[in-house]
Amino acid sequence: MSLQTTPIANRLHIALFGRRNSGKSSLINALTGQDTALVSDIPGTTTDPVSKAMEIHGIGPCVIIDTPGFDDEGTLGEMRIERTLKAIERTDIALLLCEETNLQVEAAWMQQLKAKNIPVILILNKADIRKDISPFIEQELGEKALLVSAKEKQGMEDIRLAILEKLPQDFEQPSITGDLVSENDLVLLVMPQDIQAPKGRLILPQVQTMRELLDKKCLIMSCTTDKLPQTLQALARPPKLIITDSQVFKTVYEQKPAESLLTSFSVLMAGYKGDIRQFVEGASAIDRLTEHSRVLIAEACAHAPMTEDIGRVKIPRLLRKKIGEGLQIDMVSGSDFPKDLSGYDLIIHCGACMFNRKHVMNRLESASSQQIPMTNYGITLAHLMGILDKIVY
Ligand SMILES: Nc1nc2c(ncn2[C@@H]2O[C@H](COP(=O)(O)OP(=O)(O)OP(=O)(O)O)[C@@H](O)[C@H]2O)c(=O)[nH]1
Ligand SMILES: [Mg+2]
Repeated sequence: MSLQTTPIANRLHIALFGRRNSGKSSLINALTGQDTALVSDIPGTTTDPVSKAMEIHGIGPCVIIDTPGFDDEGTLGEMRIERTLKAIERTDIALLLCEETNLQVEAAWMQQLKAKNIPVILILNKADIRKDISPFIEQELGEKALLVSAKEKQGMEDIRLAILEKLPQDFEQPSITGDLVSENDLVLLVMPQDIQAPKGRLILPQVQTMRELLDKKCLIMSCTTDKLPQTLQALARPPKLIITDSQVFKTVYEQKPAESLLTSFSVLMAGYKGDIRQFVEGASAIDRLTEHSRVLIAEACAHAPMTEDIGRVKIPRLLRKKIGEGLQIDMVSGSDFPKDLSGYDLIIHCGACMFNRKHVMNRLESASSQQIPMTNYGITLAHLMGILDKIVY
């Protein structure tokens, strides 16, 4: 990822759904003006969701997701449909392509998308040759489709306007620091020295927080944990807010001036990416765990996560120390998140810096609808250290 671009997780996610051969890949190419996706007249050309980052005039940074056709067949076909279903979890707006007179599959998908509160834009691609099915769409799906042609690059502006019109109200990302601080407030960032970031870099939540504080015209000071006393001494007044890493909460809490509020990057990100109240509430389930309980730890990064030792080592160790060695802990990563959560007594999610808000909110919704408490790494660590009630969010 280039530092020049908006992180993927903060972009509006627009996904294309439709049968095989309906022209999804052609449309993504027409929309991006690039040959991003492979196009052919063989059904089932796209076998994996493909994301392409782009700017759309008036909308801003987006990600467009091409998906395998939802009418795929056979065992492999089912696996591909499964992938397409997973893409729904991160979709903010759906473009649903229709190209048949029989629209039962489309109707089922439309219903499924709407049930997840995803705005759906119906598209009759191939309008250059299949204008005739327009009345069937309106009749069977109850809405008019936009007539477009990826082949002739017609109707792209109509799609842009339709997206603008359906832009989710809550897409304006909530602020990371909310109303904790405002202009001229002094904010101290305390970074642990063993921070697991690539050499010469900071981790994304730190960069995003700093950027927001600068935009807010706050005064920012930062130091490593060992330099906290010297830093506080150097300041003419105590910081309004101290933001640190969950791993060193306790050390920082013990040294901080009484009037300084304390929070962590992961706690702030928990509110930015999900529902902080549900996470805090979920953490209380830790106290109800027994040796017979089952905990699911879910990590967003599928490969070599930076937080590896927090999710795979540190949290399991702390939990087993508190509850007992018998505690069963399962681990999933990437897009593997069980639909059926009923076997679990608690779900602990990572900070999800690689996921968009919609994705995290969908998982929270899935957990709450099955009445399974869900919390995240930062809140879990704060709870286990007994300082959850001493931090602000
Ligand atoms: N006439 C016409 N043909 C189109 C249009 N868009 C796509 N096609 C053709 O439809 C066929 C399928 O296009 P793709 O873009 O590969 O379709 P897809 O939905 O991605 O298909 P899968 O990846 O198999 O699910 C190709 O032969 C395209 O050239 C269009 O607007 N008009
Ligand atoms: Mg395709």
